[in-house]
Amino acid sequence: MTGDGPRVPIEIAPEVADALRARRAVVALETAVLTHGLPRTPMAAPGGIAGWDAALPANLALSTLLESTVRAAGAVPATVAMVDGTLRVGVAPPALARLAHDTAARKLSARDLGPAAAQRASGGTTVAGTLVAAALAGIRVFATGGIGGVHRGWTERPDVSADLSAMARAPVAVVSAGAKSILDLPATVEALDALGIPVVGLGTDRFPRFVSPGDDSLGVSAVAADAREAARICVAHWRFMPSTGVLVANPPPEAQAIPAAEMESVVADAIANAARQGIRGAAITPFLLAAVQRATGGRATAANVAVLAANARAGAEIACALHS
Ligand code: PSU
Ligand code: MN
Repeated sequence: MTGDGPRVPIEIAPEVADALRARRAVVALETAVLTHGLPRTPMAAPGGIAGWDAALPANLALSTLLESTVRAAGAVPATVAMVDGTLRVGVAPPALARLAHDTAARKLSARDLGPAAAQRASGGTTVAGTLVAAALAGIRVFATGGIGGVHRGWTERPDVSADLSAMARAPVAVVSAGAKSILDLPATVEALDALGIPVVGLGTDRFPRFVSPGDDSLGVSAVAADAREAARICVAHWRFMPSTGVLVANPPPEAQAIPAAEMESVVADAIANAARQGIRGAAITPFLLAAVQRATGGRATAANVAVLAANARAGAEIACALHS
């Protein structure tokens, strides 16, 4: 059973492998947002964002947009997903399209990779799942929308996303608009501190709240003026803590950002609904995000897409700076 064979069922796409060998900039991208985030039906460009293919299922249009955003900024995208039991770092377009349509696709956190591989299953990787792949492949930068963290009500039920522990174990810069607004953000910021993960504000000293800007109530542990400085901070961090990640906190683009007070009331309703319906565990994040999307009439979707694209661009800039 433990035979020789390949030790880890991971497959790095030729373009990504070439770039890593040549020490060119690579940015990892997640796919939980593809399998468990945006709808599988086509939609008009959210917020009128450029480069959106309105003929594709919205979830596939998003992954395609993020890959081209990374390329346009001079880096190679490495979209991560599990396809029929193989963890792919760089997913070919036909496989990505199949995953986008697959209603049985699993949501794969770090601990779900082994079972999915053994069972030859397919799924989208969360931040935690994507970090496992990035670390195995030697990718130093990963762009996402907002990381998972400490859920509200954690004193009753300690639901803490494995995104946090995965960041504590992977030497990867995670570019994110802070953490998801559905979370207990002060508790999430404290957990990042406890785990030894620096929070580097990109042009800000406030911790962004995903689709909402930060305010004076929550800060970062370091401020970087631009991508070059963020890259220098990462390199210095990895000299002291070579196996720990960095959270690069990039505020949401102003034009699409949703005021925090408005998000608060929408999130409170969504959490009350989730509690009534007994939603918990891995299902809670997709449930809350979908409820917020509906309640804001698509404005949260436009903001989410804008955040993802901005982070893909910033991630590519940081990856380029790491290699210059
Ligand atoms: N974006 C979505 N839906 C999701 C996620 C992102 O639209 O479900 C994923 C992210 O990949 C993040 C994860 O890492 O949710 C956090 O979920 P949990 O709290 O179960 O760890
Ligand atoms: Mn959880």
